[in-house]
Amino acid sequence: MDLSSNGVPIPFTPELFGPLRSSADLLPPRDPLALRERLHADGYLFLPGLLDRAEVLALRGRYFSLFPPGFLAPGTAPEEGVYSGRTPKDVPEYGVAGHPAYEFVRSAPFDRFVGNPVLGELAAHLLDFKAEMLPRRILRHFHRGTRRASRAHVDLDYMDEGSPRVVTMWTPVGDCPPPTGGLVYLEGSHRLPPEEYEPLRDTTDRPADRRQICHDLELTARTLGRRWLYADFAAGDVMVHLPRVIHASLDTTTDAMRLSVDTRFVRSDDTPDPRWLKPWSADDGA
Ligand SMILES: O=C(O)CCC(=O)C(=O)O
Repeated sequence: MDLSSNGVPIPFTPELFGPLRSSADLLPPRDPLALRERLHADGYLFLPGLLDRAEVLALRGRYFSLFPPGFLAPGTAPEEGVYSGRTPKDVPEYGVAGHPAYEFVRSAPFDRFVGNPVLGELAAHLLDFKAEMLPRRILRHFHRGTRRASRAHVDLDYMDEGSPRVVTMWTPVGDCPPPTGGLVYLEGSHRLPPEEYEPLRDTTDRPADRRQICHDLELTARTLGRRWLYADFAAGDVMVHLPRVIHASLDTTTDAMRLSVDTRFVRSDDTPDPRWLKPWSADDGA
């Protein structure tokens, strides 16, 4: 498997990669304490098949059907989300007003999808309190050829003006094995003191932004002596993670595009970071 992140290759070896632990044994959530313990032990919960696959694929189809002709490969259905290799000129810059992703995160079908009570109830179990979803919910869409992905980071560096008691849910909207741009988690990294990864921030392809840790995933793994944990995500799976776990994503190199949603929950009695209280737009700077 040829993998890279932001154009920097990373060899798919047992030294650098390992499997995410599935928490399917804890579903449906009957024992909130066991779920919380697993989340805090691993820094994440991998919940295969938590959502209805057909519903997830229907959302995928709705989103990709918003693009003009020529964007999807001829003879394919929007639900498949297969890139033609060409983005029509009239598609605005990703995620800003006028782009389908901008409209989509403000639409009723998207609201219904992220408002699924299964997710809200899970968040309440994990926070051990009534949970509220933050209104800034991000739709991430990558296609092959861009060599763009999420750099290694912790969520807390993007939400440090509010309560750190946050849980993030990452939902692939379609099948998402590593070459489609899967998310990867640095093993046990929620326990690392930030000083340990601070020096990595000097190796970056975005020197003006100190929030991300590093764009070079091999260097990150070797420096911190940990593997990247991955899975062959399928539509219906959900990842949950803590705000201090280091994670990143891989470049999309398949014809099938990478589409995902991330949502964040806080306890209803906590004060959230104010930058997360309005709908997401790719140019909102948050
Ligand atoms: O989808 C991605 O590439 C990044 C997602 C992420 O960082 C998150 O959900 O916290």
